Amino acid sequence: MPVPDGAKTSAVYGEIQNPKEMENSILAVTSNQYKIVEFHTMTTDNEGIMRMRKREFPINLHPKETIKLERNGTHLMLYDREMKEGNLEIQIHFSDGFVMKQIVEKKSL
Ligand SMILES: [Cu+2]
Repeated sequence: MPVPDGAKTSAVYGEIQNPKEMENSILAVTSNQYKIVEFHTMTTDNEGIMRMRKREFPINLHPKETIKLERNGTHLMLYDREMKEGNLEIQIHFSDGFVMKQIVEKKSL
Protein backbone atom coordinates (compact mmCIF):
# COMPACT_ATOMS: atom_id res chain seq x y z
CA MET A 1 0.00 0.00 0.00
CA PRO A 2 2.06 2.98 -1.17
CA VAL A 3 1.30 6.47 0.04
CA PRO A 4 3.06 9.79 -0.63
CA ASP A 5 5.37 10.81 2.19
CA GLY A 6 5.29 14.14 3.98
CA ALA A 7 1.75 15.19 3.26
CA LYS A 8 -0.62 16.31 5.95
CA THR A 9 -3.38 14.38 4.20
CA SER A 10 -2.87 11.10 2.39
CA ALA A 11 -4.86 8.49 0.56
CA VAL A 12 -4.23 4.78 0.94
CA TYR A 13 -4.75 2.21 -1.81
CA GLY A 14 -4.54 -1.55 -1.70
CA GLU A 15 -6.87 -4.21 -0.40
CA ILE A 16 -8.69 -5.00 2.80
CA GLN A 17 -10.03 -8.51 3.19
CA ASN A 18 -12.46 -9.85 5.72
CA PRO A 19 -10.27 -12.64 7.14
CA LYS A 20 -13.22 -14.59 8.52
CA GLU A 21 -15.61 -17.17 7.05
CA MET A 22 -18.56 -15.15 8.28
CA GLU A 23 -20.23 -11.79 7.91
CA ASN A 24 -18.15 -9.10 9.52
CA SER A 25 -18.08 -5.36 9.53
CA ILE A 26 -15.47 -2.68 9.85
CA LEU A 27 -16.33 -0.40 12.76
CA ALA A 28 -13.39 1.96 12.49
CA VAL A 29 -9.96 2.43 10.99
CA THR A 30 -7.21 4.08 12.98
CA SER A 31 -3.58 4.96 12.30
CA ASN A 32 -0.45 5.43 14.37
CA GLN A 33 0.42 8.62 12.45
CA TYR A 34 -2.86 10.26 11.53
CA LYS A 35 -5.62 11.35 13.86
CA ILE A 36 -8.49 10.65 11.49
CA VAL A 37 -9.03 7.84 8.99
CA GLU A 38 -12.08 7.82 6.73
CA PHE A 39 -13.44 5.57 4.04
CA HIS A 40 -14.20 7.45 0.84
CA THR A 41 -15.89 6.49 -2.38
CA MET A 42 -15.74 8.33 -5.69
CA THR A 43 -18.89 9.39 -7.43
CA THR A 44 -19.34 11.31 -10.64
CA ASP A 45 -21.62 14.33 -10.41
CA ASN A 46 -23.92 15.45 -13.20
CA GLU A 47 -21.20 17.61 -14.71
CA GLY A 48 -18.94 14.59 -15.02
CA ILE A 49 -16.62 15.62 -12.22
CA MET A 50 -15.36 12.97 -9.82
CA ARG A 51 -16.02 13.76 -6.21
CA MET A 52 -15.09 12.02 -2.98
CA ARG A 53 -17.82 11.01 -0.62
CA LYS A 54 -17.39 9.83 2.91
CA ARG A 55 -18.70 6.37 3.66
CA GLU A 56 -20.09 5.88 7.14
CA PHE A 57 -19.10 3.01 9.40
CA PRO A 58 -19.96 0.21 9.87
CA ILE A 59 -18.93 -1.18 6.50
CA ASN A 60 -20.37 -4.65 6.13
CA LEU A 61 -18.37 -7.44 4.52
CA HIS A 62 -19.40 -10.90 3.36
CA PRO A 63 -17.24 -13.89 4.33
CA LYS A 64 -13.75 -13.41 2.84
CA GLU A 65 -14.91 -10.36 0.91
CA THR A 66 -12.17 -8.05 -0.29
CA ILE A 67 -12.51 -4.30 -0.64
CA LYS A 68 -10.23 -2.92 -3.30
CA LEU A 69 -8.84 0.50 -2.50
CA GLU A 70 -7.99 2.32 -5.68
CA ARG A 71 -7.42 5.77 -7.06
CA ASN A 72 -10.78 6.19 -8.77
CA GLY A 73 -12.78 4.14 -6.31
CA THR A 74 -13.00 3.37 -2.65
CA HIS A 75 -9.96 4.50 -0.69
CA LEU A 76 -8.86 5.37 2.79
CA MET A 77 -8.22 9.00 3.56
CA LEU A 78 -5.85 9.97 6.34
CA TYR A 79 -6.14 13.37 7.96
CA ASP A 80 -4.20 15.39 10.44
CA ARG A 81 -0.74 13.90 10.41
CA GLU A 82 1.20 13.67 13.63
CA MET A 83 4.95 13.78 13.07
CA LYS A 84 6.25 10.40 14.16
CA GLU A 85 9.15 8.25 13.06
CA GLY A 86 8.81 4.73 11.76
CA ASN A 87 6.36 2.90 9.58
CA LEU A 88 2.94 4.18 8.88
CA GLU A 89 0.50 1.64 10.17
CA ILE A 90 -3.26 1.37 9.96
CA GLN A 91 -5.46 -0.70 12.21
CA ILE A 92 -8.77 -2.03 10.91
CA HIS A 93 -11.22 -2.73 13.70
CA PHE A 94 -13.79 -5.45 12.97
CA SER A 95 -17.07 -5.96 14.75
CA ASP A 96 -15.99 -9.35 16.10
CA GLY A 97 -13.14 -7.68 18.00
CA PHE A 98 -10.43 -8.61 15.51
CA VAL A 99 -7.95 -5.83 14.74
CA MET A 100 -6.02 -6.17 11.49
CA LYS A 101 -2.76 -4.24 11.30
CA GLN A 102 -1.26 -3.23 8.00
CA ILE A 103 2.00 -1.46 7.32
CA VAL A 104 1.68 1.18 4.63
CA GLU A 105 4.70 1.76 2.41
CA LYS A 106 5.58 5.36 1.89
CA LYS A 107 7.05 6.82 -1.23
CA SER A 108 8.15 10.31 -2.15
CA LEU A 109 6.05 12.33 -4.55
CU1 LIG B 1 -10.68 10.72 -0.23
